[in-house]
Amino acid sequence: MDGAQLLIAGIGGLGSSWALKAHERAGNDVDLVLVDSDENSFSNDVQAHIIRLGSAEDASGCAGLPPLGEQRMRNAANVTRLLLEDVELVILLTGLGGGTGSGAAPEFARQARLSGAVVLSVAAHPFTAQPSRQAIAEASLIKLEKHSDVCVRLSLDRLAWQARERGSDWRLGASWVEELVDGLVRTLLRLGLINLDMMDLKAIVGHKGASTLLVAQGHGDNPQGLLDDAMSSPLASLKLDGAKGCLLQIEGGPGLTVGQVGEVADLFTSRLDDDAQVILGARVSEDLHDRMRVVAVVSGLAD
Ligand SMILES: Nc1nc2c(ncn2[C@@H]2O[C@H](COP(=O)(O)OP(=O)(O)OP(=O)(O)O)[C@@H](O)[C@H]2O)c(=O)[nH]1
Ligand SMILES: [Mg+2]
Repeated sequence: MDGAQLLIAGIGGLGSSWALKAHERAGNDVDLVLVDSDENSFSNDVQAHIIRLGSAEDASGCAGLPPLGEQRMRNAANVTRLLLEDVELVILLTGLGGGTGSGAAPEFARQARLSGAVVLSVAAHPFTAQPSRQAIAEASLIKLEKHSDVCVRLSLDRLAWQARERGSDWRLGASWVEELVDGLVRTLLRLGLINLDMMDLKAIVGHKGASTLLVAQGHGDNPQGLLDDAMSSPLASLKLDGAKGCLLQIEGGPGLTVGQVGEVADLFTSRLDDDAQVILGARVSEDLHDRMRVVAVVSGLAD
C-alpha cells in the first residue's frame, strides 16, 4: 500500500523496549512513539517521539498505580492528537501488571481510535507467580480489548519459556514480538504480488467477536511446519476454529510458486468457518531465499 501511516507505540517499560526493537527492524518508514513515566525508557540516540507521563522529579514509573498512568495519558491528549493526526494503523505494544502500561495503554488506544486509526494491540500478561500484577493486568486487559480492533494477549510465562529454549533473555529476546510487527509492517506498507491494504485489514477486523494475530516462519516446502510454528507462538490461548475472517499474507523468496501459496493458504484457512471471509496477499522478498513467512489476522472468533 502506498503511503499508509503506521505508528508503533510502546507503552510502559516493557512495551517501550519491545517497540524500540521492533522499530529497529521495521525501518524508518514507520513512526515510533515511546510512552512512559520512567526516563530510563528513552535512550537518547533514537528517532522516536516521546511522551513523558509525569514530571522529571518522580521519573521512575507509576509505581503500580494504573489510575495514575491513565490520568497522565489523558492529560497528554493534546500531544497525542497531533501525533495521531494522519496515522492509519497503530501497533501498540505493552506489558500489563505495572502502573504505566496498564493505565496508559487502554487510554492511548482509545485516543488512537477516536482519531480514526485501526489499533492492533499486543499486551503481555504478567507471570503467574505475580498474583497482584495479574489482577491489575486482568482489569486493564478488559479496557484494552474494548478500545482495540485486535488485541493479542501474550503470556510472559510462555515467552520466558520460549526464550530459555532459544537461550535468549526473555526481556530482550522477545523476537516473536519483533517478527509479528515486522510481518505486519511488511504486509501493510510494502507492495506485494497480490496487494493488501488498509481497507482489507478494516474489513477483517470489522467482524464481530475476538481476533488474534499469527506469525510463522519456515521452509517453503513444509506448510505444516509453518502452521505448527504459528500455533506455538507465545499466545495465551489460540482457538481458530469457526473464525469468520482472515487476512493472510504469504511471503517467500524468489522461487515462491502459486502452488506453494495455495497450499499454505488452504492449511491456514482449513479450520475457519465455511463461509469465512478470507483475503489473501502474497509477495516475494529476495532476502527470504527458500524460506517463507506467514502473517495472519484472524477475526470473528468466539469470545
Ligand atoms: N519478573 C520480572 N517481571 C518484569 C520485569 N519487568 C517487567 N516485568 C513484567 O512486565 C510487566 C510490565 O512491567 P513494566 O513494563 O516494567 O511496567 P510499567 O508499565 O512500566 O509500569 P510502572 O513501572 O509500574 O509504572 C510487569 O507486570 C511484570 O510482570 C522484571 O524485571 N522482572
Ligand atoms: Mg515502568
